[in-house]
Amino acid sequence: MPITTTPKIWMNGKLVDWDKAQVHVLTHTLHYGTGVFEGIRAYETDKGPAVFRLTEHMQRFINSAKILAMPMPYTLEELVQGVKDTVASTGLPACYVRPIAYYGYGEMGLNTTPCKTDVAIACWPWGAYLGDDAVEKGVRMKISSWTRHDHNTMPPAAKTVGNYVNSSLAKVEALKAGYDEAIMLAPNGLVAECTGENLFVVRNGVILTPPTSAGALEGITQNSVTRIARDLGYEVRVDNIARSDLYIAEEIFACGTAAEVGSVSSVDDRPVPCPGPITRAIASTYAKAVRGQDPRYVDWLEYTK
Ligand code: PPE
Repeated sequence: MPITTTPKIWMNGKLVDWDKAQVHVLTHTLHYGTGVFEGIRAYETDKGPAVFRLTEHMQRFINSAKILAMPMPYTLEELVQGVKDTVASTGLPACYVRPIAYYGYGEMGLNTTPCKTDVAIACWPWGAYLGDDAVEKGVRMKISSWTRHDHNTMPPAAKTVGNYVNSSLAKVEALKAGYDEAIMLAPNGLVAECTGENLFVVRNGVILTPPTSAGALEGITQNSVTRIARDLGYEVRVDNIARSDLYIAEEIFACGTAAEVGSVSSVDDRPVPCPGPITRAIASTYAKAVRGQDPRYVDWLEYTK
């Protein structure tokens, strides 16, 4: 999806002009995937732009770096303020936010211990990742021929740059085969998640979502949706899901920061009822929650000023 430029990008503590936010071709992370990133959204609210669950996102950013043994030169508070300053500098009512920590120019080779961590935060307007009508029309899913990496290969719980080679292989394969998105299975065959979203599956009236141990990212939207679903009176369980559960599910939906909540209309050409009532109810509550229109969830919003 093409990027729309905004005035400034935060680089190592300073807001620099968009066009000047550049790195050298010998940037370490460009060669070895040794970086971590986040995806966050700021939404338009009555009180100005609000960043959704910003502190949780930046805590996961710090945790991803820790898993990679990457030194993080900024505190949680500094990173949170950096995102607020960057969002405010765009003047936009709503945007997508991409913090990234990377090893820059100066060292080559796989030993990262001499490398210095650079941090950047960019924002731009980004539409619904799975399409504007992802709830009503639904997304056609394909089980990927690519396996989600195992915990001792590339830890899926860390949002590392290199991990996304796996997601990208699966996404492109699904699109070229005529589907909208891929579902990744763990090495043991259990359902992990999608290429850039967590997955929820309704079976026998209970909403199930795979655990982190099955190779899913600890999704912040997954966490928000779990709370919303329980508040709506549904039973939600973190549990293992087999491929066959997908084919006979009553409803399936995917969720993530970029994608928000999207219905699944089929898996490997087996139709899934779509949009289901549970998906619709959760998607509509989530859409209100992120915009500060549901008093139960206002604590999730962090204002830029
Ligand atoms: N799993 C993966 C693999 C993933 O990349 C994301 C977010 C999620 C689950 C959902 O996590 P959360 O956003 O905390 O609910 N994917 C981000 C990047 C998307 C991209 O293609 O770039 C996002 O949604 O911002």
